[in-house]
Amino acid sequence: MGFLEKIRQGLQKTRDKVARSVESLFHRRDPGFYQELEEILISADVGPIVAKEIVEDLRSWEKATSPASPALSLAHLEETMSALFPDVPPPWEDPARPAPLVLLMVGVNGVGKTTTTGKLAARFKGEGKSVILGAADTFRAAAIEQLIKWGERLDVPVVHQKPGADPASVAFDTVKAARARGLDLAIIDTAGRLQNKQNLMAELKKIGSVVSREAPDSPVEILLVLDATIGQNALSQLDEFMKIAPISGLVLTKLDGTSKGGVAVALARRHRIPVRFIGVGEKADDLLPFDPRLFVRSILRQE
Ligand SMILES: Nc1nc2c(ncn2[C@@H]2O[C@H](COP(=O)(O)OP(=O)(O)O)[C@@H](O)[C@H]2O)c(=O)[nH]1
Ligand SMILES: [Mg+2]
Repeated sequence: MGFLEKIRQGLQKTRDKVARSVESLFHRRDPGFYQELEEILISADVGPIVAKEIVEDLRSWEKATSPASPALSLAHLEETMSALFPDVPPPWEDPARPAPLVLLMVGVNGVGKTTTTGKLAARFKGEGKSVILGAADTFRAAAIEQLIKWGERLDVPVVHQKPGADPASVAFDTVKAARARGLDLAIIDTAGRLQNKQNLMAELKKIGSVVSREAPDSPVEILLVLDATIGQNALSQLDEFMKIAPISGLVLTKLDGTSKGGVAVALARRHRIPVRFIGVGEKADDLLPFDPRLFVRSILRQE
């Protein structure tokens, strides 16, 4: 299956809700047009504030330019929505970046951190990069086991210690091993107990300082994993995590299981943090690099 096909299939539930209604709305062009457009966007969890912003932009653009066809208006809408995603190239695409690049996976329990860690290992390995994983969610034995299984399946080394071990110590070992072996990437899975914010903050801080001590040249990319099925509630998780750690990228998972895919727009707009990947299933290849244009086009158009 091609990349585009995979995106469309992964976003099918959101597409069902949005694409058909949007296209017919643009061609009907009835008096309630702007109101209806706003409602469609809200129904896909773009959120009321961002939906209004998008529709107001379209309204003033149409007023100023009097577009000759619905296709031009739709293209403008696509443009506006794509532009809401910040354009920051990912560090792993920069060949001059010092190795190892350290990715710290954060997010609450159950959002898909460990799965995404495994999927990322598969993706980078597939690109010919060398990867090591760190099982720094030492809170649950099952989480360590889960990551070890991914490592075995992908033939990627996994650094782990006993359940209950200091997560920063696991992170340290992981980065140390990555440096010693000259690997490209160290991806560290963490626990996400948001109930105890002070502890979590201290834990992530400690991991961060241990990593920068061991690998001073290695930039640490903190990827917040968010579950798309909770829709607008993902915004408050993002807000909370922003207070805890300097989040530099987002991963939106479980888009295959929800029609709330529009939340990606709201999330990116909120703090101008780039969405890096989307999860569209449970398998190793069900993680796609995020492309704002393709994403927006897929949810707005039936094609
Ligand atoms: N359908 C679907 N399920 C996913 C996706 N990502 C993760 N999951 C599932 O979500 C559940 C929790 O994932 P896990 O990685 O253990 O979450 P963690 O607690 O954040 O580490 C597992 O059953 C995963 O298979 C996705 O993109 N789509
Ligand atoms: Mg986990």
